[in-house]
Amino acid sequence: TFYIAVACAMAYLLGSIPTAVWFGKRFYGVDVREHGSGNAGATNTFRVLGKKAGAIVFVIDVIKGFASTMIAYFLLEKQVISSENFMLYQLLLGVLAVLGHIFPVFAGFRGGKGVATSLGMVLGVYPAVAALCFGVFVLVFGVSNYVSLGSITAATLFPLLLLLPAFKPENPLATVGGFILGATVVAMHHKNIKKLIKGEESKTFLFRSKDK
Ligand code: NKO
Repeated sequence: TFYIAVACAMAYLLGSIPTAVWFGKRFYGVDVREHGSGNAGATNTFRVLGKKAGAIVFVIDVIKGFASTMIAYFLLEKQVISSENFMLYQLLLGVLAVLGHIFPVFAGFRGGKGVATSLGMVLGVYPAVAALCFGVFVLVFGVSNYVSLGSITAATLFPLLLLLPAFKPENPLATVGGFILGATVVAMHHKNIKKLIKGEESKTFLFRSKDK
């Protein structure tokens, strides 16, 4: 129906807000995509513009994913979806926000890797799963100092958690969606994976000067 189409468009447009690009250009006069890893994400913003900028971009990118899943409440209220389908629509809207983040219409379709926005989306749909993924991210990043390795591990873990009885979604389509999301985030890291294998990936230190 009309409302579902509007909701989907809103989720994509919300995800499309290129936080890292706009924030860097507006406050630092820098397009972060021309520096560091070239990625329009929180990590590269941190790398290029510093702690404060990275943290702000991270928070806003998480909110984009979270807020997009909340649009499902509007559909529920308008009675265009039933409560049985609620979670599935949350997932659909969240994935659209992640796609918007990766392929932003407002930044020449060159966006980020979808990590922070996925985290926000998972927070909206499965908060406990989000907490576990985030915990594993912190652990892997803390030990390795590679943000990308933490992201890849968490994104791989996410769909596997949905196979556990504790988190198994009612609708198997949701599990399939989880695998597609996880695979997309991992695939967005193909350059990082190559560098990790070669030992050339840049390390990120939260409490020390800068990169490397
Ligand atoms: O510039 O290529 P780069 O080194 O910037 O960046 C690699 C990095 C890109 O991602 C980001 C976002 C950083 C967010 C850090 C905290 C995220 C913790 C998220 C774990 C949960 C993920 C769930 C995924 C479900 C599919 O990787």
